[in-house]
Amino acid sequence: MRRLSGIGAGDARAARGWTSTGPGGHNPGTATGGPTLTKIKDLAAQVIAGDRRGLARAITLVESARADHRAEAARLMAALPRDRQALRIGLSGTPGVGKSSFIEAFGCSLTAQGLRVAVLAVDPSSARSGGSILGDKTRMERLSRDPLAFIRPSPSQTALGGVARRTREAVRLCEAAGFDVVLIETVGVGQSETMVAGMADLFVLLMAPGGGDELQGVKRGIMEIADLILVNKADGDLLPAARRTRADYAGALRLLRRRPQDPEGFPKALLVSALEEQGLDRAWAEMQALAEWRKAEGWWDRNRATQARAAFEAEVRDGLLSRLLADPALAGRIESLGQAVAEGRADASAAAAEVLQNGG
Ligand SMILES: Nc1nc2c(ncn2[C@@H]2O[C@H](COP(=O)(O)OP(=O)(O)OP(=O)(O)O)[C@@H](O)[C@H]2O)c(=O)[nH]1
Ligand SMILES: [Mg+2]
Repeated sequence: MRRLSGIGAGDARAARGWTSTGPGGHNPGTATGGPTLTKIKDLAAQVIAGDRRGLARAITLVESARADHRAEAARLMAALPRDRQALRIGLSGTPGVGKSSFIEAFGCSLTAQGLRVAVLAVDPSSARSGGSILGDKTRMERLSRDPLAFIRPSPSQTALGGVARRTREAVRLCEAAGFDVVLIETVGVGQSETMVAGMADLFVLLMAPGGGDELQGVKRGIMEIADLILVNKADGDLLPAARRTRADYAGALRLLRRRPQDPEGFPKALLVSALEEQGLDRAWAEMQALAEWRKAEGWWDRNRATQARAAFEAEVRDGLLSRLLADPALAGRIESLGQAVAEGRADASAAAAEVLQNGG
């Protein structure tokens, strides 16, 4: 029943190997003699066939910032079928809340049902310590060895815009490779949550049990994009605190404005324990129920359409800006105008109009 040839942990290692080659990245085409149109077609065919090495190489290609790689990546993306859809689940939570442990337990519970699960990590802050990466190797050990799973660690990165594009493309690649579920993990700091929510069908927020006043610390904006709040570590001594925390979040969610993308009862707050593998089936059932409802109501397709359009517009905007900045004289002018605007010596709109007149 599986189409993916299993490589498991070796694959993740290969992926790390590729991404550790530095900012320019490694040219996935050079190993066998120069990138050509046929090579990209072959790579697309490998991805579509569910070949894990092909998928890892394709993701490496889309992660590269080099202009020639970008051109190849665009051809690759254009060659992918558009009829395969995975359930894209965004997952966020503060450091130490148990994201890796949850993904391991939840991912394994899905693969146990025969589902293919891809895990992509997004870390625009570059705040990820060597420790967490080591932690992931042990915390996702079972899943990384699972032939039905594919885990891609986050590359080291700089700008959020570039991260968004790469992640979006990696998600599409996993989808084209036939994965049923794509989990997009991000650490709960900065704008990355909004970015991930903007490319997911569902957004899950992982929380830790707290003493009661931690609700204040949760940014309202994050609550507003969550479809499911999972209070993790609902086990042992932490269980009573987890129950209280869940009730607090459930209360807070009820106070939020009703969203058109929700059936009755959503967003929900549930208890889980990644450690004891509790509450995972319930969480999955709720995710499926929500996804089904959204499909039936037409919201799923509308959301994907909106997301695709926003991605297109962001690409055009980013592309225009990098085209302008590629001209050193204009880049210098943009910098000095930016300075003038910051210091109140020039008006923002007028300065932008000047740049666009000269560069456009
Ligand atoms: N009791 C209990 N501990 C847990 C549970 N899930 C995770 N932990 C522990 O919480 C700590 C952090 O877990 P991780 O899975 O590494 O958390 P994370 O969110 O991935 O952390 P970062 O990658 O650093 O952002 C570890 O010591 C885990 O063993 C749980 O369900 N119950
Ligand atoms: Mg982690």
